[in-house]
Amino acid sequence: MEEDKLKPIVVDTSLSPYSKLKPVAISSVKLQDNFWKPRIKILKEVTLPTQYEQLEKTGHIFNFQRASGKVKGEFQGFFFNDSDLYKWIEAVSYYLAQEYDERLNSLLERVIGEIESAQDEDGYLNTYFVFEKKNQRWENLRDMHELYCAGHLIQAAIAHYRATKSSRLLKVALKLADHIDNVFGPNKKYGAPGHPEIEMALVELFRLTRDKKYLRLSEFFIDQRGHGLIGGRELHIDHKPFRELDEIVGHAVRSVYLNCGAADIYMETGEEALLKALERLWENMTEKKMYITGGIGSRYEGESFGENYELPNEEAYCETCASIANIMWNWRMLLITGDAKFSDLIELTLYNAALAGISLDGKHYFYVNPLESRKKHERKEWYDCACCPPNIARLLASLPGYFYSTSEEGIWVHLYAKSEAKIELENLTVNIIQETNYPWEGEVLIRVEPNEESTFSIFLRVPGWSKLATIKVGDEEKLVHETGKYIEIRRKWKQGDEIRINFHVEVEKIFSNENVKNNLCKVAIKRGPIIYCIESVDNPNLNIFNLSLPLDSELKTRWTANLLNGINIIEGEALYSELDNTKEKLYTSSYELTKSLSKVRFTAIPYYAWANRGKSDMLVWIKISKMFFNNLRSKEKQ
Ligand code: FUB
Ligand code: ZN
Repeated sequence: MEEDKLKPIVVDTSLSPYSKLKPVAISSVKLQDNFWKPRIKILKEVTLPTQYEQLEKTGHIFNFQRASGKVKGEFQGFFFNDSDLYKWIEAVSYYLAQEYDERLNSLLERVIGEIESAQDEDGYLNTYFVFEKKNQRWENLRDMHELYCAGHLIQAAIAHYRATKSSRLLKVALKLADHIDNVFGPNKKYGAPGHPEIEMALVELFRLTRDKKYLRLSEFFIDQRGHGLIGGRELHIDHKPFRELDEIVGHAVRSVYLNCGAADIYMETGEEALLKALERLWENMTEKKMYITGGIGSRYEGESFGENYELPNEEAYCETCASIANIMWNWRMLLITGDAKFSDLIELTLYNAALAGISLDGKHYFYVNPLESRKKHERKEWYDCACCPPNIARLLASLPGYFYSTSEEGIWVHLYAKSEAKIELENLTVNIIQETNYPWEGEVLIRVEPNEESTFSIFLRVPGWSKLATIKVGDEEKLVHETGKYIEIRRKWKQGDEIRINFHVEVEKIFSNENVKNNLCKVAIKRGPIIYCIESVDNPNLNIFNLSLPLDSELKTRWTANLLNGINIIEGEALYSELDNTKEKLYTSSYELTKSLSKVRFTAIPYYAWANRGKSDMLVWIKISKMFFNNLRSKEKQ
């Protein structure tokens, strides 16, 4: 581990032989926009400190003090609580990579001290399995999350080391990883974690240390699945060997974390069977099991994927952690392939399913993210099972690291936001400055500033949602018809060069595959990467479930600076039925229905911003009107 080469990177594929793309460090990209930058500020000022208070209050830190014998009492909370603290450490580390903060750093040092003291001589570390429970260690791999917690510790320690160059926590993680390597493996203990997570952590540990035993151990855990060692259930993705999987099933977070691990192994070994399985799972998920927001996991039961096309709206589970896992998996698929279908999905999930997981004030969280609500859902300050809050914190803290990659040919631009980046290519430093009001508007100006004139490529992601795009460099303008791709611009770049991009941001009406029963005869509204919803608070005199949208309704966008931290709202006209669904009879004639209808104006807001003004009704999928405006006989309402 050469310290001077350390960079804050989440997935360091710099030396991975089977990854097309190489990372750009979190610290190399400075966000200056009005969308993400204020959120990162809130992350530092509100989210990370209040999460620490919650971790204190709910006994997460106490558990470590108890394990080291400093305090007495009962273990607090869920048996996998250690992982929440580890995710918080990872989040703080990524934040420190963006900007040093003394207060956060001293909190980190303090908790790292507690973790160090709780570790056993032999390297074992899990605060649940201490004292009378010591003899149960590694006994129940299916349920008890010891390997899951270890994975989170390893990830936190790597992040901390890369961000701060302090190896304090890394020493603890290495000692635990070595202990696990002593316990598990061929001719040692066989088994797989019921909750995958450690697989990707071990590959990252290999990347950091170059010690192959961690990579082998990760492969070992993947190979163990599907042989009934942990019960053979779909829920744990143990029903088939990984390489034979063809349908995404089971607990959504577990399933997708497992895919992250398999993708990481592929990037190091190039084993085709792993990639083929990952491609099959991705196709199945995106074509049959994913919400329009990028959210995954339809069922409360087992927090799991459902059958193909089983995508209920009000009962959607869509755990915030599952959305984050989806981004993590797609990031790895993108690194492997350079295919924009993966970065398109990262963007979709980021702006919608994942971002809905945290409130605008930065201290309330959704665990489940429904696409429809009847005043039932509200973000909470914390959860007994607190996996989601620190997970969204670590995603947001590492966000600058998702904007760019490099390859032998040049620089890849994945995400757009006003920002400045300093990107190292071989023997060359290139500053990339983005001027844009993305995601609200589609114009992006990119200034390319190499430290010396040089030929290289810039690959621009042209999002699939943009029907058409124009890209202008100097006097040359290119019209891009086939979108959802990277467009390569190869030339000799010099200081002062600019790329002017125009993505086509328009309001779109989106329809669902007919097999999704819950969305039959319904339509959703999307603008650029943002999915919209109708919330009752913006439509005070209406029962939003009685709205129906004629397909010829014109939808207009209006920038509203003083609403929900500044958003584009979408306004339009819909039909409104005065029938009271709770009282009316079961069936209504078209005559009665038409008589009850009037034309009303409605407002839609970005889905990520819903439920920030108290409990409300909300829906993403709106009924399609059975009639068009020009058939309407009744009076206008507003
Ligand atoms: O089991 C640990 C975490 O808690 C999972 O990742 C979440 O889905 C929740 O069950
Ligand atoms: Zn969660």
